[in-house]
Amino acid sequence: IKPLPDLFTPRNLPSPRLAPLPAQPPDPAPPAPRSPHPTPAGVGKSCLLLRFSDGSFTTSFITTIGIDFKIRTIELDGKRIKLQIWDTAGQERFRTITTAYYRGAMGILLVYDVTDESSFNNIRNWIRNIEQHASDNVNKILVGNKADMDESKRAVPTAKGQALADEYGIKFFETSAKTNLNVEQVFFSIARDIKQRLAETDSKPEDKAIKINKPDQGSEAPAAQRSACCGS
Ligand SMILES: Nc1nc2c(ncn2[C@@H]2O[C@H](COP(=O)(O)OP(=O)(O)O)[C@@H](O)[C@H]2O)c(=O)[nH]1
Ligand SMILES: [Mg+2]
Repeated sequence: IKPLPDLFTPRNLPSPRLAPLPAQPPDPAPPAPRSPHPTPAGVGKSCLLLRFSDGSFTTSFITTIGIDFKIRTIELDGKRIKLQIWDTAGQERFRTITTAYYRGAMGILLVYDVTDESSFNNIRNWIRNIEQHASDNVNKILVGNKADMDESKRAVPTAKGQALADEYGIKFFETSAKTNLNVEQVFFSIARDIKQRLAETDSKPEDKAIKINKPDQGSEAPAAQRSACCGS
């Protein structure tokens, strides 16, 4: 068994990155036992990711900082796009998602469980977290998972999920990792949104101006100053 090569530290990973964000309770902080559920089941992030990345070439590592990721290459408008999708590997349960996890994320899936109201209520907390740590224009999609479950178990009506997504101006899907409902749609949708955003940024006049000025800086400009979006 060899140690993981340095290549696979998050800093050096190729773009684009998609980071599915969980809706596991970021609370409670120790003295505030608000939830009646002692240990709520996961909302299904890892199952969604496994479903999406299964059957194609997949790499998965749990890094020393607790981030798991998978890679799937998809084709969008005739272009091959490599999606690198990060999972939280359980960190979210302790509200200790490292800032490295947000840094450089191009898209975030906010996942709750339609049978678990507390996971839905936590979405607002996670959005606040994203606002604090992720880049401003990161693409987000709201995902209500476990839509296959019996209606008698459902705690969050579809309309409520849609209303929250509308409030934040983001897309909304109900999914099932179990039956494969809307799984491809969610990942393709966010990939398309990101691709479109990057294309728009690329064609903005201000950016062109910056590019025109670039040669003056010579080739000594360190690679780190280049856009993380457009490199490689
Ligand atoms: N019925 C149903 N169960 C699911 C679905 N997705 C995940 N689960 C179950 O929910 C539990 C937690 O899933 P997991 O992917 O580990 O959640 P995570 O903690 O968010 O990564 C597991 O027992 C899964 O089998 C789904 O779409 N439908
Ligand atoms: Mg998981």
